[in-house]
Amino acid sequence: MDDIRSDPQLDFHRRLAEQDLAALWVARRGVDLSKPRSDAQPKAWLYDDVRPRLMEAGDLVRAEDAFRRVIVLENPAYAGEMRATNTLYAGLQLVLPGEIAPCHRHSQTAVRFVIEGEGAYTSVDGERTRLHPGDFVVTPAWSWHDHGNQGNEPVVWLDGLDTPLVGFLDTAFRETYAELTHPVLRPEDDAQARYGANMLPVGHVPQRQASAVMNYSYKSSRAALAQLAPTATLDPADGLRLRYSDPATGGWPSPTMGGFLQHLPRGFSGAEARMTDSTIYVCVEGRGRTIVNGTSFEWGSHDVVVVPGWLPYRHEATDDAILFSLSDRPAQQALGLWREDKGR
Ligand code: 1HN
Repeated sequence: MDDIRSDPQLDFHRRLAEQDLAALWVARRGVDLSKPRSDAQPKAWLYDDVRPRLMEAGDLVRAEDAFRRVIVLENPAYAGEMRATNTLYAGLQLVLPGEIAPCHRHSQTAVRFVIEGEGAYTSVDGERTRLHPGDFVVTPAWSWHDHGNQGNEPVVWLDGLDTPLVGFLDTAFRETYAELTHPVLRPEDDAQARYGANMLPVGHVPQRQASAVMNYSYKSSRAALAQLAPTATLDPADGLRLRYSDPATGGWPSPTMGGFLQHLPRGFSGAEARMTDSTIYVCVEGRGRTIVNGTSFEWGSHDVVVVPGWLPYRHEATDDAILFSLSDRPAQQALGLWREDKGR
């Protein structure tokens, strides 16, 4: 047999590498290029397991010192990389009574889904909104934001950010505000009145690529699902699933991340589907399981499940269930890349 070191092709590839060149026919050999294959793993976190760690963090660090006091949900495939999926960051943030999470802004967009506790607010560019469990809140890219807890119980929410995506594009910028909090410039929930009542100021022209509405209250989203549920035609895979929309455009609440709220009736046994967007689910009410690529993840209230893009999933609900979810679908759709396969 020939000595492999004298293989003329091997020598060729070595010389290519020395010139920062590579042969495509070798790099692509044996790779299935017919469909995407995410490195991300399906994964679930039970709130009962994570909450004690979050409360420990509450004893260990002050919000002012921690930048943000967040326990990050890291996909095991990306240990140390602050990624829940290939494109999305997720973490559970704790703000204790009396605390302030200092004001800053960054080019990443954040969305929040409130898990527990009353009495906190978040501020976006000088407008505050009070947070209640189940509220979906958008912090647009490059908007000044701080959070505070003026109540008397711990407040926890899930942060979703597009940090991996923004990092991949080398577009990450951030700035710290000179003061701890942004001055209050408008009455609380001003945006809700202006844009969130199925009306718009006459002549309104969207000022930024983000929702005019800041806080999508659980009260109203939950009421919509409850009203529709008895007569709705269910999607075989996703039950009754609504998306949060920007009332001024009908589009997504942010250019990179979308939010959804869905109802799965008790006994629902969903058809298998797959979608190219990677999705982070949070159970809000009820119980059930999601089977992702053959692995079953049981969930109850506040548990989190990650479904990477293009892996087959199906949902089952053992009780009437409400699931919140966020995904990178807006970014994929803007680029003409999003697909779904519902086997029909
Ligand atoms: C951030 O600004 C917040 O403002 C939370 O609450 C989590 C994770 C990475 C980068 C910025 C916040 C964050 C973050």
